[in-house]
Amino acid sequence: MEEVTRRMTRAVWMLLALSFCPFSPSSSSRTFQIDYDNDCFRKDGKEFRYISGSIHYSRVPRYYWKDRLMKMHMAGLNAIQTYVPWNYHETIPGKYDFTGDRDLESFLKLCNDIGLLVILRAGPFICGEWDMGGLPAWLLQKKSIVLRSSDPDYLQYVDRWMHVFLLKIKPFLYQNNGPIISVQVENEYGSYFACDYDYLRHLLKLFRYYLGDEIVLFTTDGADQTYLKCGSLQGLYATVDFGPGGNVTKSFKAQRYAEPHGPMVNSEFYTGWLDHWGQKHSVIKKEIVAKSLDEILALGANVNMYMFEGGTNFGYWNGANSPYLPQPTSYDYDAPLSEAGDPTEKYFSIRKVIGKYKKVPAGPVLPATPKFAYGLIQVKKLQSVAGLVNLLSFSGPVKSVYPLTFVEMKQYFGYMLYRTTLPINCTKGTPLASPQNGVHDRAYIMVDGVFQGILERNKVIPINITGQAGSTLDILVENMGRINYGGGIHDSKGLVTNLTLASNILTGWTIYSLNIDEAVARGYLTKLQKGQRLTPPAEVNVPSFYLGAFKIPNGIPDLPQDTYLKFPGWSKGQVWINGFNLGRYWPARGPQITLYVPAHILSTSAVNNITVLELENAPCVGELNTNCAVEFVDTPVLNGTSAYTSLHSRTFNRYSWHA
Ligand code: NDJ
Repeated sequence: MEEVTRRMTRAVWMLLALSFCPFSPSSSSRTFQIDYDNDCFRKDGKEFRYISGSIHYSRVPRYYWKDRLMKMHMAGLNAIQTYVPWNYHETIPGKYDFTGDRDLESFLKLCNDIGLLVILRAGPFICGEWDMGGLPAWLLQKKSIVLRSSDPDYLQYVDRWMHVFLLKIKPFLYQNNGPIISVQVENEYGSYFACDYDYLRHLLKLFRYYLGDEIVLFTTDGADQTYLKCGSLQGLYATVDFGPGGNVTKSFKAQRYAEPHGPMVNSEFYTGWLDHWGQKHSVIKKEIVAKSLDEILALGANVNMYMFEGGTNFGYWNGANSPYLPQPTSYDYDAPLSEAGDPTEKYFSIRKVIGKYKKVPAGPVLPATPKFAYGLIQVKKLQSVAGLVNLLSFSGPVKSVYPLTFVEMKQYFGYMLYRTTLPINCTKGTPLASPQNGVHDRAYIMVDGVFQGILERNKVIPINITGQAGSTLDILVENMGRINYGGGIHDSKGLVTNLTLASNILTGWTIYSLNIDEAVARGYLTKLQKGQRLTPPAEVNVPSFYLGAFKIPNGIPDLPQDTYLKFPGWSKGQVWINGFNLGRYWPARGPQITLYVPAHILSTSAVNNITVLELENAPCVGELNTNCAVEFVDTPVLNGTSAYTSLHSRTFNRYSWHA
């Protein structure tokens, strides 16, 4: 009897386990196919059209995935599109990270639970205003590598990555009961110089090998024959991308050059556009977006709105365009859902247009997430980067006659310190230069701890420095993000060519790889501050750390809430809260003024630590540390320049933890 019960229990458990496993292979009544006779997709045999929106899971904290996806569902979308950035998952060669915010499987499962299909853009290259277009920077260890081509040096790493990644997503394909209806191979390959069909053929074979014959594989290119020529390949369904305001019929005609039959697909219909530091914030009027969307849908075409929710380039993940122009931390994109995931007027216009063509889910749309202005938080200078170099450089320095690049030092992001001595007396200002434009991307220069100036990529303007022969020359070099589009993606960082002082080539470098993120996350800087074992802080205006702390107020319901961080009087730098790297700030250049701070990184039970790395000019004045504050506000500013009012008239947050 006992045995029978045991067996029955086991059978019930097995049944339950099976029913809870949504992505077990099925004999499949579930199909997703291209119908070339009727120019449409067919899902489970029935004519199907997707109305999709882009959201990059790597740009939205996992904590908010559900909120954003629900809002996308409520807009009437039946699918989402996301990129998979290779460099986000294989940060170290051969080591893969699919945990936390990188948990792609959980993201896919969530989409499935909400009832959203997934169009997966698998790369290996993605573009997307993401560092190096998603390719890992360590690929550049082989100097001669030809990225995005059939160069075996490149393909061996593509193959290794695809083996791990494609096997991971296979259970999530539509025919395996998952949400993925189609998978994109490469991205806008027709815009790249290589035009290497063997490369595309190799990828096609690889994807088919791991994913099988049923899944729809596709490419995306600009809506013009010239792009489709090198971007499309027999066996990969060619789709196009184009923005609002143009001639929709003409754009789809371009797709017909590569695909005489099959569904019309715009894989990137631009709801907004990207930003660059130093340029105006991009805005596209909702009326223009709504009108073109209406035209696309009226034609019976499939569409993906890029972006539907832009999100944030946290940490160092932003890319750059060429001639070198890095993108800011915010990837708001003027999309229908704001950077913080709030429905905008554009969202409601789009929902209305979609409503003309299909039933959109009834009921109120989820509201904007509440924001809280925690106020001014005083910070205090800890020490200069150069003064903390031994704490920040875990592996110790490397000596080299000529400067080494980031990749040669096996550091891929952030900041590195180059140190040497002046070979000559520079009593009068002596020109320090990078004659071959090798400062990638911005160098902050000090002699014996005294700030001398900045050298910047593409501005081959020397700076005059003063000091004695034998004085210490410190150069902190910032990697501001790798080029993600076009021929320049092979983008080395650091001092990539020699520097000259007058007519002398500088040699004899001591180079420090800096683990700032680890040091901040492990609390090294806060501990140092508490221990007070510091040499006096160096001069104010050299790259330095500033620390602050604050408590979330008691007695106000529903805190912590999202907020935005503003830098009144600060110039340019990087900021962490509780060890989470929020990204770069650069109000002196704009257009982004505030950084988005998601609530989940804040603590109500403990003091919250802020670490600011200011690279140029802090506003802090004198012994009293006047004006030395950052400010949490409840409204984003993405379209400003450095327009600050004086802090004197403002009161400090009473929860500020005076450091
Ligand atoms: O596929 C590309 C996508 O990933 C197409 N785009 C997008 C712009 O958001 C994004 O990068 C282009 N980017 S064409 C290049 C812009 C050059 C200024």
